[in-house]
Amino acid sequence: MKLDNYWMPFTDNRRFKARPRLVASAKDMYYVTPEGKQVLDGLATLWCVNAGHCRPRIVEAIRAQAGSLDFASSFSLGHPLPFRLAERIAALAPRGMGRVFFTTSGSEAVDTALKIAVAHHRLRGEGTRTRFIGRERSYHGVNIGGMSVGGVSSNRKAYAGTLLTNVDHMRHTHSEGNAFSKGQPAQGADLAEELESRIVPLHDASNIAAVIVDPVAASGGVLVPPRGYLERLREICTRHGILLIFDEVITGWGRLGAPFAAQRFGIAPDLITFAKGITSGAVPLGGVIVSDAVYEPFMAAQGGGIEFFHGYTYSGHPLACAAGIATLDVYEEEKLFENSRNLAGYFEQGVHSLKGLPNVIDCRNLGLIGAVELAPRRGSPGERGYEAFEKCWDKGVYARPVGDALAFCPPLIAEKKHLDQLFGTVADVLRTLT
Ligand code: PXG
Repeated sequence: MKLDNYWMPFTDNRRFKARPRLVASAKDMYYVTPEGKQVLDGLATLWCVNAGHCRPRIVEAIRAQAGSLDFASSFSLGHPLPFRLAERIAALAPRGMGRVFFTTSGSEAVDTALKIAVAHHRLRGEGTRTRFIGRERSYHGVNIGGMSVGGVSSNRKAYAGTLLTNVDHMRHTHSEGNAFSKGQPAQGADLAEELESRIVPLHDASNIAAVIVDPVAASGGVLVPPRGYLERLREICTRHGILLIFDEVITGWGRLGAPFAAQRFGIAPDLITFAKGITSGAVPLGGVIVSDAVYEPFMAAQGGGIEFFHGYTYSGHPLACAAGIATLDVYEEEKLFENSRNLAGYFEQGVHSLKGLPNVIDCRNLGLIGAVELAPRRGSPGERGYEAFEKCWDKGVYARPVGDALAFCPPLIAEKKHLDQLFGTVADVLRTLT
């Protein structure tokens, strides 16, 4: 097989093609390589395979749907599946968040949420609210809006001239003083005050549409919000009429033991973006859950006509919706959100069992998301993390390098024995890594 033609996303193509790592199939918690080796999926692949791989119910739903209605548009035409899925999602969403707009990916969900926020304010006669507030080290996908509000510098550097200019960033919540915190760190809630003390006065609230954060910044390095921080953000946004968007592309669908992080933290955002786990990764699907209050001005607009000039050809795609409904069935029948909640303590022990091993400078966790951070090698940041990833793979465990951290995010069907394998292997690798 020639490897030249496929330009791989977010990959060191030259390094990969010199030493490819391929998978041939997958089942439940494991990949199988072309050589027949089993590899434990310690990251739900890309933080998405929450129900595990190739679950029969999901596979069958996709198969049946492809044979009966392969595609139908949602543009002034309809088919039952997105309505049914939206109803199911609304039932899981925080109270008062009953409207669902579908996209194909998390990046599209983020850009959609930003547009909903601006359009909402305009419909209410507050058309000056056009600015967005993001946060350093938060990841909101790769489209222009999401990249602009995002705070991962490597993803922004090459596109500096194309970034939106109506965006400010709050500081990230990571601090060395919080190293080895179990769950939410104690220090740092005051970082939210920056919104109140610096950013709002700088621009005036009447010009700010929305604040967007990922409740746990996952691909930015697994940064767990300090206790009280998200609550403060909510209070400040409410006081100034600014919409709060939770980007739950990773934290949604049981990852933190509740359907959404919003419920886990007991905070009501105005919009929630989702993707990934809604189909357990089996078919691309994303979307935005919108509060009834944000939705209402769209339906109250005078004059009739299209209320929101936005949508994707594949918004509400039948295969994606069929996969989504089946995935929610699996979550419900197998009580996977509960399993996530019940397993979180054991997972925490596993993450923190890595403390004290060579080069380990931090262990972090919340729900079934965790990371071990390694000291960077002098002059080559990221290299030690990448090598740890490669060595884990060779030993049959997949965990993802994020700089010099290794991130963990197992499917919610995980059992203790899988976590033992995950953290046992990582520990073995860290003991031998220079
Ligand atoms: N928001 C968040 C919080 C995400 O994690 C997106 C938006 C964008 O979703 P799509 O479906 O457009 O990729 C994500 C995606 C990594 C990694 O390195 C993480 C993501 C994507 C690619 C790589 O961990 N998360």
